[in-house]
Amino acid sequence: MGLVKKGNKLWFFEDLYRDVTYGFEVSRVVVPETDTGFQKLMILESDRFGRVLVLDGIVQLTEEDEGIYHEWIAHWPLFALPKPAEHVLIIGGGDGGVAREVLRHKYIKKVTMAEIDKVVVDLCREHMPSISAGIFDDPRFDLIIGDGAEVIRAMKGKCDAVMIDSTDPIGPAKSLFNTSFYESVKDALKEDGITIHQTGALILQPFEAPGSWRQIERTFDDVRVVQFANVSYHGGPFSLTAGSKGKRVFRDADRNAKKNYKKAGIKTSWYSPEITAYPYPEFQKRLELDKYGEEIVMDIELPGRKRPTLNQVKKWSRDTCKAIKMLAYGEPIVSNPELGEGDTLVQYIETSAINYRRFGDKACANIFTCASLPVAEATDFSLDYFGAGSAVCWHLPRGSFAELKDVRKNTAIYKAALKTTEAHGIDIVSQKYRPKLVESAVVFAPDFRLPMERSLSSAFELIMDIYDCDYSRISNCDTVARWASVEFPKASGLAALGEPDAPDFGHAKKKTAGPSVIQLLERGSNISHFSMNWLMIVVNIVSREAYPVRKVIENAMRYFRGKTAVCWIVPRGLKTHNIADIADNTLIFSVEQK
Ligand code: AG3
Repeated sequence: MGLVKKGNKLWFFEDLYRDVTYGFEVSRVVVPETDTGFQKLMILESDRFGRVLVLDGIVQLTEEDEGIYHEWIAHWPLFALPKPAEHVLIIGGGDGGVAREVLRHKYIKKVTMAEIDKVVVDLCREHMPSISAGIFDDPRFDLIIGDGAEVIRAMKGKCDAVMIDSTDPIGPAKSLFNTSFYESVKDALKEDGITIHQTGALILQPFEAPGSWRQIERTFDDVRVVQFANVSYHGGPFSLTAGSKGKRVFRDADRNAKKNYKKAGIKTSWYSPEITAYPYPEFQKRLELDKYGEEIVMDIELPGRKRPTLNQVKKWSRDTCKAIKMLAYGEPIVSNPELGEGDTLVQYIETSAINYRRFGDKACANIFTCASLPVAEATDFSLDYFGAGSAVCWHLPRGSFAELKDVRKNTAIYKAALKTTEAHGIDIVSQKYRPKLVESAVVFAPDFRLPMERSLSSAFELIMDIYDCDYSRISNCDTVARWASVEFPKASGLAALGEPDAPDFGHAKKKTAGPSVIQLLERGSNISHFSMNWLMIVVNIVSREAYPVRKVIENAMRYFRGKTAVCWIVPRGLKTHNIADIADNTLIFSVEQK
């Protein structure tokens, strides 16, 4: 909306969200909207807020309350450091507010500010001089007009703190919100250094802080969320996400802050070490415990010569939803109404999908939720439903953003059986095994044999969690459908059956926002879910036919521009009962993009 006439008054309404906004009365347009070559800049004046800097329709600061943001982003990391900072790098921050606060620390020898947009610096200096408050005359201050993502590469190991005072991850700041940028920030830090980044309004921009949190968590040694609220950033709680190089930094941050603050004698209006103890602990805890999804994969031993019919399997899928307390989305999708040997049935559920196929006397089911999963209930229900004595189970954490060895540790392979004593409940009747950890080179070697090529099973499943994917590719139903129906069949040599089904029902939910896609295959199925929030995709491909696994993994990573993948190879439609042997043939490995 921007500037709007209301009667004989001029108002400004922020243009950040499609569906909510805030506004204020404007007493004077100080700098009318100017195209800087990077963004549109405007400086307004209001009786309530003083002068206001607006970039691309979004309020960046007001003279009245800028102190809140600038004090928190500058002092929180500086006081938390174990020893006084000497060199600070600011990325963005062209108005000078962050540099002003940093330069109040008397041990600081040098502040480098990399701002891409010279017009922001010049116009703020001219029209809002109180923000930069003379920093340009400070001999310790050094301004570089250039792209922060590039400037930072020349600063390896030089900085005690890197403060990223950017606009939102739309427009020119987009490149400051991805893992490769965070990697170069870590490289620029000295040991025990801290970075901090503005990561948006927690409620109104629900993907931003968690998204940066995930990336910083993976790149740095520790991560914290710092929260404050001001008036100009609409929507209540606002976040800064911080990363440390060194494991102890944040653990000691609270103690350091109190000590350093007292010693420094800097008077602050908004920052206080008394409220840094646990910055936003509940939000942090939620992120730590949160995982994207969880899956139980079962090869269920069907009794006698039982061959569940289509209707029976449909009912299984409906009732499974009830057992795991998930709503079904749409009707089940089947590859063949006969539902014969190896044919697939898939039922979307509100966060992902469950699916079924049968090989001989094994009913092979996958129950996957992008939420927590009541595993015992799911297993209990399926065994009971099919009247099965036992099942071989693979319990997998999905999208956990963890190290490969931790993902392996959290993957369990075991045999489950219905309790014989009571009507309900299951027992784990074998030892719990873990998948075999291998190098991707083992799986990619020309002499590698898939489980069914070694007569261990009728089919196999390739499961992939691919991280750090490209937002534009994974957020679009057409591009994911194209991958499943064109790219994947080309890479695998497997024949697609019918059209891909790529709904975006997950978009309604914050955590699972993103499309899903089912591509049935002549001899299997490819089911995947795409997370706009976590920039991650989860893929399950069941196939009776061998294909070049390397080509498929590399093709998917290339197409979605993923950086790392955790993959499992699981034998399906088991022909052996030896659980140790099954575990030994369930492989886990990671793949890095070259
Ligand atoms: N930079 C952060 C502005 C964030 C506005 N975004 C929002 N309200 N979601 C401000 C620059 C001040 N130096």
